[in-house]
Amino acid sequence: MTAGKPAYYITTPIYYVNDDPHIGHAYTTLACDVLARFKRLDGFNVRFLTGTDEHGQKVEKSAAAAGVDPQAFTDKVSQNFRALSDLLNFSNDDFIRTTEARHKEACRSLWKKLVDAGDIYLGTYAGWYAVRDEAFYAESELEDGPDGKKIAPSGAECEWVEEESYFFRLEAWGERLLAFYEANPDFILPASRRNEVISFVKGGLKDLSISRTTFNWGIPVPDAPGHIMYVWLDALTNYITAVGYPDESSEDFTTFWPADVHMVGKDILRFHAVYWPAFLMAAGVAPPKRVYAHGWWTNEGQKISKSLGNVIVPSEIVATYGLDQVRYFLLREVPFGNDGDFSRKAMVGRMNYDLANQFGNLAHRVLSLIAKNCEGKVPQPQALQAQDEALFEAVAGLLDKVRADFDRQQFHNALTKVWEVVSAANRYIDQEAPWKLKKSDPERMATVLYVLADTIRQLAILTQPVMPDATASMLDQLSVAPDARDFTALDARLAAGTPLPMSEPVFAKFVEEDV
Ligand code: ME8
Repeated sequence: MTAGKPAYYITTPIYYVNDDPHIGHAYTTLACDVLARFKRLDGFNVRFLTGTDEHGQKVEKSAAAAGVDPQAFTDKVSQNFRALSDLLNFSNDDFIRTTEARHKEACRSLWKKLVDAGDIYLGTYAGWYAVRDEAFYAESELEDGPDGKKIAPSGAECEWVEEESYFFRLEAWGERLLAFYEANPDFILPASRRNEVISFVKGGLKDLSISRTTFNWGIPVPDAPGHIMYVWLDALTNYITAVGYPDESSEDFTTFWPADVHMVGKDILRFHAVYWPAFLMAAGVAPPKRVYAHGWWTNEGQKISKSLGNVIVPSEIVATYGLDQVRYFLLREVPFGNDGDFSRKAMVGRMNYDLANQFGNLAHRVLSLIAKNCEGKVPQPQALQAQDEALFEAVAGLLDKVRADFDRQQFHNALTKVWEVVSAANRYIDQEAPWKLKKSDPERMATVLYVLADTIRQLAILTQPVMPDATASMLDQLSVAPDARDFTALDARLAAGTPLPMSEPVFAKFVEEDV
């Protein structure tokens, strides 16, 4: 089925297993899921990867705190992230764990390539390290915290580290990175983030410590006893492991690499947009095509943190509001790339107005009228009038617009445009008032209901990536065959006379007493 299809490879960050999955993880993977589903419907051979980042000091410490050895610890907690895919209906094709043999082999190979290229040397690291971020910081970046502690810009506490370490010659890659950004203006999106990265690189890069000797939980550096690979070098490599690296001539690798999009939160952009392309170029591997950095969620205006006790748990919001409602809200409410706030009021507003009132109610009204007045069959349309053609044209124009938005990860814009047509369809039904035509002009009634039913079919096809369950139900209610739901089917039309099942509302309304 994949022969001749263009390839599309999209990845999420791999998540640290020490944390329980929360809305932030759900958000990043959701954005990838929606894009993966869109591309599949649009005829691409998609590879969608997610997984867990299981090595390093932070995970080692969490395992020790739990009183279990790190392998047993990660075996257990990485399941929480697999479970997130089931809960949120994510369609990832693969789930990678950095403790897998395929990954260790890829990391060792990449390391050796960097050594052969002359980009790694042995030295001593003396400086600050934040275990929470698994990141090195320059003294100038830090602030003084209580008790003489040094605090990173992320808020993480730093410790002084002094040990023998291998270094990657990052400094030497500054100019080449700048040339790469220049030649690939869409490599980092959104544009504001791109500017930040460029000024960071222009400020001068320092060689990067890429091995540690003071803990064990990680991938040993080849031929260097006592050295463990820096967890970020290990973690970033997951993106190529999953497509067959080090076998660069494998079918997977030649098909899917370079990746089309690495989706990340703004907190980890530097690793993806500076270190990662430098490692890859040094190893003679093409950098990914794009790194998209999205914003962060707050909860009712407050920063989300365990200590504040305001973590948003995906299973709880799904239980409260419904899965597709949550999926829609997260991508519609906030311009993708900006920070966003999860508020109950906004969530209920979107769910009740956009989904239940506007889209759900439209479908239910039309299908109920057809059930009642057209013998429960797709009505037979007569000649179309200008307003019928106008609605069909509006919906037919959506795919190109929505595709352009998806290609730049502007999910909110795509949804806004779809909802303009949902609104147009609502205006049309109110103006044409098909319920009044039953006696006066049944043929016109049939035409109006036909135009609406087919418009709903197209709207449902287009919104499948965001709301797979609700739209599947809508398309079932329109008797659309499962193989007639991809974007090539948009131009087809419902066949008059097709029997339709009983209509049921697909979007429940949230009523306050429900809680
Ligand atoms: O950084 N709002 O893993 P991590 C939005 N293992 N997104 C959020 C968020 C919030 N409040 N909180 C977290 C790591 N995220 C590394 C990645 S990749 C080679 C290695 C999301 O478990 C966001 O995508 O700390 C962020 O980048 C990611 O979770 C960090 O996950």
